Amino acid sequence: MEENTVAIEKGLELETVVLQNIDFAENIGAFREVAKQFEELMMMYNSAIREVRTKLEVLNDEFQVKRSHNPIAYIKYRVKKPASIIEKLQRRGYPVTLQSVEENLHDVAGIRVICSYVQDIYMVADMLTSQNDITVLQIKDYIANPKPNGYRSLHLVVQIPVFFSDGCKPLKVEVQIRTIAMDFWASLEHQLKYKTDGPVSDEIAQELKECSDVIAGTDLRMQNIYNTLKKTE
Ligand code: 0O2
Repeated sequence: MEENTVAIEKGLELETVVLQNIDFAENIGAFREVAKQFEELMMMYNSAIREVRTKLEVLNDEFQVKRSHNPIAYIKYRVKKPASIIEKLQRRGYPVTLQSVEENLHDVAGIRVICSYVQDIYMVADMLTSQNDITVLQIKDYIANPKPNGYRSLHLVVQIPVFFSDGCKPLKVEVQIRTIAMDFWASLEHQLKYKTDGPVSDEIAQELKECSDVIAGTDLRMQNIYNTLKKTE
């Protein structure tokens, strides 16, 4: 029982699936080994997040000193929970193994960068992706092309080399960059989706979309105010 608790704390939902129908007591050795490997992989993703965060914080500090402007208001980050990792692998029909996590998922390590203004989003993205140890694997611009429901954000998947005691490992990190206003909408829309069992009614969906459009308009106006004041400085 105690082993089981330890196993679950270490994210062993993954192994429960991998080893399903196999007696736990008889396979405690294998169970422990996979738990250790899973913990190691999550440590690596956490390290990759730290590397990218540091890059972003350095850029923000430099801007504050040189231009008296912080393009980044704040940064949130997370490593995907074991249950979400399994759910996503199963939903997409991939094997539930550690190798499959690395090969098939690009959002195990996730960073959300919240900017004050829309122009800051593209500036931060450019400054990050032009660094020569960063490889850009994917860009999805949901600002230029918002999702039909009104979701707006710039999504990047980047790969960064992280140095460990036994060598260097390239790791993927998903970076979502959005304004405070876009984040406000996305956070509430996410919460509202979880509050309903099925899909929301057309009426509510339309209401949410309209809120998103109003917010996008406000973002634009705030950007214009900022640019006007900047010119007169
Ligand atoms: P969580 O808990 O935020 O991680 P991919 O996940 O990239 O393989 P997909 O669906 O093409 O597949 O990804 P996409 O469109 O780049 O979006 C992935 C993430 O963006 C989501 O992660 C959300 O964080 C965010 N997102 C995308 N669409 C919406 C939306 O309509 N509303 C809100 N609130 N957020 C959205 P996860 O895995 O869903 O969740």
